[in-house]
Amino acid sequence: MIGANTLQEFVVARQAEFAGATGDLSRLLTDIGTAAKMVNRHINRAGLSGILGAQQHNGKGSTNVQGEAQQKLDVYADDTFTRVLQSCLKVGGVVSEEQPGIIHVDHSKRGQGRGYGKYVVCIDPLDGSSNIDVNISVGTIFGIHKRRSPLTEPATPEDFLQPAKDLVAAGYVLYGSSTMMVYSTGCGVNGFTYDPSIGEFFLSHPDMKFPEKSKVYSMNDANLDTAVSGVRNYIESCRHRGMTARYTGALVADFHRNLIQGGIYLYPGTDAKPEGKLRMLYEAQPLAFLANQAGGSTRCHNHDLLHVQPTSLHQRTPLFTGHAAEIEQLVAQMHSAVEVR
Ligand code: AFP
Repeated sequence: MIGANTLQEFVVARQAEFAGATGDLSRLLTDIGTAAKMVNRHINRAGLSGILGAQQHNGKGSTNVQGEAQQKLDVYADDTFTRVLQSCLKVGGVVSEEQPGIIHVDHSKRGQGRGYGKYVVCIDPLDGSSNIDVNISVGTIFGIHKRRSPLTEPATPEDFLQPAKDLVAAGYVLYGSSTMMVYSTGCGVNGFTYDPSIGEFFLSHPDMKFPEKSKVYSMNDANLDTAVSGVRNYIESCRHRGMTARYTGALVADFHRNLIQGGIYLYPGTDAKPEGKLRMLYEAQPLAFLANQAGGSTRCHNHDLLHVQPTSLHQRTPLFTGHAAEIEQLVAQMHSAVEVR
């Protein structure tokens, strides 16, 4: 891997390790890196360029498909990522948190080649957007599946509704004290830090793994009293073991800290919201894929999330993800809580 320092060099060098690789996935990953640079530039200037605050539509605050308030930067990030993805010849369809249905990409209509690309992308263009106005980290999360339907036809929901174990690649961008892109194609997890003076992502965190010892638990404490059985006891056990709490309200930032420092992220189902808050296709699945590659594991309800068959594009799911040993302790608490009931 000598000399494979930039994101593009690394992606291409890794591609050579797969017999029969065509370079299509490499092209798609580098295009995602390009869109991330554009969004990063906008986020860094947010306080100066009048793009803080809520998106307005007909004099009212605008909402996305989930009924959640949209920030101006949510809309900018969605436009940027979906535009870049639609111009990538390898993409046949996109599902974004910000848009209700599948965005079909027909390259023949643009005189750019034949029909529809072979990959579909699920994306949360700006995760944690309520952090923007208070200058705290936000992120982008993406998952890439190979299509199952014929490439002569538009992508179908089934192309997107595949288990996380079948992702061909997944990753995130963290816009924090520095900007990082972290991704996996199923051969480990690698992190790249953006150097704005050069305009490139450079390999800074090769072969990322959860540390053996978990220091941190990340959960919205306001949900503790109504969380599914077992979570409360598990959090008690974390406290007794000297773990500490950290929660930013941006899944990417919390997951990234736990991956580097050791920890577990919990967004359980609650009495009011049995399915929790997080979205299966563009939040939970990509992070489950990364966690698995980094020595972690991921649960939703009582299942290994990697194997769960999703049923709808914007479905929500409880999410527990972190070092595999920590997840085992949580599962044990959940099982014993069920027995006591
Ligand atoms: P937004 O993008 O709407 O801010 O949602 C972020 C998020 O989906 C995820 O990144 C956080 O972990 C989670 O919501 C925080 O939700 P709570 O505010 O309910 O803890």
